[in-house]
Amino acid sequence: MISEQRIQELNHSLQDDHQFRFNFLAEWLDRRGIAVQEIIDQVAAFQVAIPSWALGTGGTRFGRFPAGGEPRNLEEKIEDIGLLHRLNRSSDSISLHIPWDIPKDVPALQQLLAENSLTIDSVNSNTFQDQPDQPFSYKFGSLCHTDASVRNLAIQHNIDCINYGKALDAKTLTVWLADGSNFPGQQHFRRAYQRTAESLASIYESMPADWTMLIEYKPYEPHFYSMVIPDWGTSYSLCQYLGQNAQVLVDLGHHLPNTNIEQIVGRLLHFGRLGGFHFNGSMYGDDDLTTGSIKPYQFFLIFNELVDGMTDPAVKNPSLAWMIDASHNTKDPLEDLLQSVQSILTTYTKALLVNRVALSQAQEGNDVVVAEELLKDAFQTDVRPLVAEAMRQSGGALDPIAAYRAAHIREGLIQKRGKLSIATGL
Ligand code: LRH
Ligand code: MN
Repeated sequence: MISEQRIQELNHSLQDDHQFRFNFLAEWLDRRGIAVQEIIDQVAAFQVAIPSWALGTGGTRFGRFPAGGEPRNLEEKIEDIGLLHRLNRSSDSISLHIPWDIPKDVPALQQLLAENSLTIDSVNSNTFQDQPDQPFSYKFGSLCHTDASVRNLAIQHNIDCINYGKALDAKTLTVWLADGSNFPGQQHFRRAYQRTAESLASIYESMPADWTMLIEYKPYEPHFYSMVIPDWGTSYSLCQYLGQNAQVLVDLGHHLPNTNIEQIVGRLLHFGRLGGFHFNGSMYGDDDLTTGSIKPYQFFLIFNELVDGMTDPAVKNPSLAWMIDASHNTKDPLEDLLQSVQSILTTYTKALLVNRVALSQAQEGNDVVVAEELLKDAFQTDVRPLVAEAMRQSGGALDPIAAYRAAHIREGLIQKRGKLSIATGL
């Protein structure tokens, strides 16, 4: 794959330009009283979980164009994520999806995870597909189903996911339900909600006390008239119904056009029920594109709300789960994930640069222009040298994507795994 030494060699060839750009930025920030090394330490500590279901080429109903060299099992997926983490030192955990990634040889997996400095951050259940030997179908729903046998099957699946997670020291169950309807009259909205709430309560009761349940909402797809959990309010109400260890998961692609996502983030922080994110980019729907690739300013405004809440002692919100959820139809999956992590860290860094004292003064004084200019100033600051320095100080690559290309990683994977190897996932 790529050695530490190779990464240092590649860094050496980039060092002069990096030092020039970094010194300029650091001096500029220092003149403004910003503690540069503190920012670098915060960026270096920011770790993003990589989805086990997004290491192959994704597709749509219209087609799928495999990249070659895709991981054929969980072990090879751990190797690929280990490579990403070696390059950017910012991807130290994996989100698992069950049954796509059922852990078989747990001791061997724990060994492989340790060798790659990785952990499992969460397990995702899947009651949106029927498995070959399944006694009942999820066609008309899972936790909301009118038939208790189907609900119990889905409840048991989630409990199985918790047990797989416990074996690998995970502490989070992510529940996204495809449950919904395609036509008016098809589903009784209130009964479907109540059955879902009671089913989730059965799962919640079997969760260890130190576990978290993340409830992910989505306005449409695969159903196109209604979803049982379509929006943050429904997810929030279910979290209140279940208990303190249930929080709302915000997938950036799960919002109708022109939704003010940053306000939703601010609201959930205020309620102390923001559990985490599925980061991705989208133009229209759940496009699962590269994070920050389509609406970088909105992504910045989301991180501005996050940093504002995370630095306000009045906000009592649990630590957040930072996860990517993407699908790669035309990019090399590993390059796409490297780009997403770069975009997440760059946007987080810009949000750390916002002068929050001056912003509060402008907001309290209703100085609209100064308030906006303070945000735009941070957003328009090129912080890439600072992110690169954080990765360098953590033993990673100054430019992970250039290093990935220079080391011909994809070619090596195709040689080892073949052009037609297909990864489980979306
Ligand atoms: C649903 C979703 C959910 C996952 C799936 C892979 O659209 O965002 O988080 O289970 O994608
Ligand atoms: Mn998601």
